[in-house]
Amino acid sequence: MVVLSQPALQPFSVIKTCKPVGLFSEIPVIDLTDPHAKTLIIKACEEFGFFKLVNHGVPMELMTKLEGLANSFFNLPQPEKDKAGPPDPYGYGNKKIGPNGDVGWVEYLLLHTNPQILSQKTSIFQENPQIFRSAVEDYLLGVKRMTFEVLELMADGLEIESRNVFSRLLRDDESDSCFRLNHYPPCPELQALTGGNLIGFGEHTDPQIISVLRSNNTTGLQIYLKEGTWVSVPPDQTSFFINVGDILQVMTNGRFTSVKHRVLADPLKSRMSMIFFGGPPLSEKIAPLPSLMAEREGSLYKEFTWFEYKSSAYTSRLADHRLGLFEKTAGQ
Ligand code: GA4
Repeated sequence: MVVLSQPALQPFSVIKTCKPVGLFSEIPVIDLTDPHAKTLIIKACEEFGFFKLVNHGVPMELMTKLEGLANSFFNLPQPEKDKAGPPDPYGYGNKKIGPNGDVGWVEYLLLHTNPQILSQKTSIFQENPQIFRSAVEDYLLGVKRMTFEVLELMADGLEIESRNVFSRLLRDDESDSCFRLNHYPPCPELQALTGGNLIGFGEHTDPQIISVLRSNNTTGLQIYLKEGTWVSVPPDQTSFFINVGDILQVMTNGRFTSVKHRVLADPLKSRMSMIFFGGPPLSEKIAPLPSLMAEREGSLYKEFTWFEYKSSAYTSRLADHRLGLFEKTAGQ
């Protein structure tokens, strides 16, 4: 942990740093139009819980339009942005992540994807809420369509009879999905003082089923490999990066890995990312799919609802192993 003495830097003295790591060129790249996509997706989810998606069919204009509007929001004077906060957990947040003391070099807007909840929160765009709201909705329409396809390829690849076993949870009107715009401002002075890279968003796994990230061309995203090393993901503003979330790990009885990841801030360039987190309805009971449980293995997890898991996540710290509470111990 960095402890800085300069008074101006005091509020940031708890933000952690870490040593830079090299760019990793072996991230699996899946072409959504490839006839072998489903097999490659399964392999990537088992090995990394993470892959890059190309030829995804989402028009670039949807991304650039939203990125432009997000930039204008984050460029507003601080008191204006603060009118959209503090997050409850939805709304504008600055440096504080979640309710339990996590901090990072990041400001963000967290939105629910349900149109009614979304519209309550987008009234914060005093200048033109309608333009922002429709840019978010258009973007989400494209990203959701693509995510359903990816989830259906996963079910196919796992030879599950009903192709929609995962996608139906996101297609449901009650789906508890959310959308996050993260802005990591550059921080040259702080970076020079600390000698390392500032943590923008600390290490964690995503609680939901699947996360779909698009960022500008600034580096920062790192994933944790099974062998125990952090690697830096080369950015690509034309592609999406897909993360397996905790719920998908449970539904596949541990066959897929919920990937641990974090984001470092860049000293000179601002990083902007937009992430769709696909979650099930709150009342959905989560358990491994029967066909994915080896005969004598049984479920590795206790059954729980998404509401229970989400509530428990909000009592945790970012880096906690949240699934730990729901794992079965010997004899259970
Ligand atoms: C991580 C993934 C998503 O960004 C998020 C985050 C949420 C928040 O920022 O409100 C959490 C975090 C995330 C997991 C543990 C809890 C909840 C902050 C935090 C410390 C929106 C989510 O669903 O879980």
